[in-house]
Amino acid sequence: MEAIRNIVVLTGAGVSAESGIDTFRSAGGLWEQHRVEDVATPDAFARDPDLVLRFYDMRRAAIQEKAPNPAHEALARLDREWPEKPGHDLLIVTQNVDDLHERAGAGRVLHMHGEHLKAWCTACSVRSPWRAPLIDRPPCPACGARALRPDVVWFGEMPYEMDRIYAALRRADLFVSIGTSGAVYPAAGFVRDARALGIRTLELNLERSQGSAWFDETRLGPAGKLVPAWVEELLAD
Ligand code: BV8
Repeated sequence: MEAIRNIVVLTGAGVSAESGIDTFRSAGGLWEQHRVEDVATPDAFARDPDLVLRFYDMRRAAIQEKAPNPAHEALARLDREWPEKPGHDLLIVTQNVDDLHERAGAGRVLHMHGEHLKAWCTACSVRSPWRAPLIDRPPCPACGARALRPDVVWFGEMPYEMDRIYAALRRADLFVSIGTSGAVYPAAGFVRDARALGIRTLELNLERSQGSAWFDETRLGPAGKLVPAWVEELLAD
């Protein structure tokens, strides 16, 4: 098996589940409590901004009381140790909008669906770090307009930094998907892009996902156990 040098990791809500952050499609998940069309589309925001702002205010507050779990910590260890090897690189592409990868210490993190802890001004387009509620329409730190929205990619909106993601995939020797149902595109298509590029693919998930058939290997179990074991195995090689 040829040497692994460049790794792209994709994470989804399952990597934050053991930190107590709701997933979307598991039992009791966010999409059972709210209809996507009501809270996670531009139309929903235009139609009922208060409902959408309250939905994100609640989640933004919730993540600030949560802590990274062993899966985040193992990926942060990989982020520290793997690129130290000559010619090795790592990119953690996350679909998650929480900051638990960063709080665990990971640096190479790309939030393709945006971040809870940022507000995006629809007047001046500046994105500002943000931890407070938006329901009271606070002024934009850059321009003062009361026009802030969550800096989160809604359905029908273009995910962030797609070019950077595809460039990383083209250089990769290994693509690892952790804690995602493979339900949402374009993220759900990365495994197929990887296969087309001849890249080895590994899935770590609690249960089989919609993409499992596309992976060379699927390991089933909680991320808090599977990820530290996989990182240990990789770094021991
Ligand atoms: C776009 C931010 C194009 C908001 C999110 C028909 C066919 C194909 C595609 C489409 C279609 N109709 C529409 C589309 C496009 C659409 C899409 O894919 N829809 C799907 C539903 C069919 N996609 C989009 O709209 C995307 N944009 O395509 O733009 C475009 C082109 C040109 C110009 C403009 C635009 C944008 C998608 C982003 C939407 N925003 N989130 C927010 O967070 O509120 S998506 C949301 O779901 C999350 O961000 C996450 O990214 C995504 C997937 O969820 P998962 O992370 O996988 O979570 P889930 O709960 O589903 O699964 C958790 C998994 O973890 C499970 O498998 C579970 O078993 C596992 N698990 C649980 N516990 C553990 C665990 N694993 C390990 N350990 C555990 N302990």
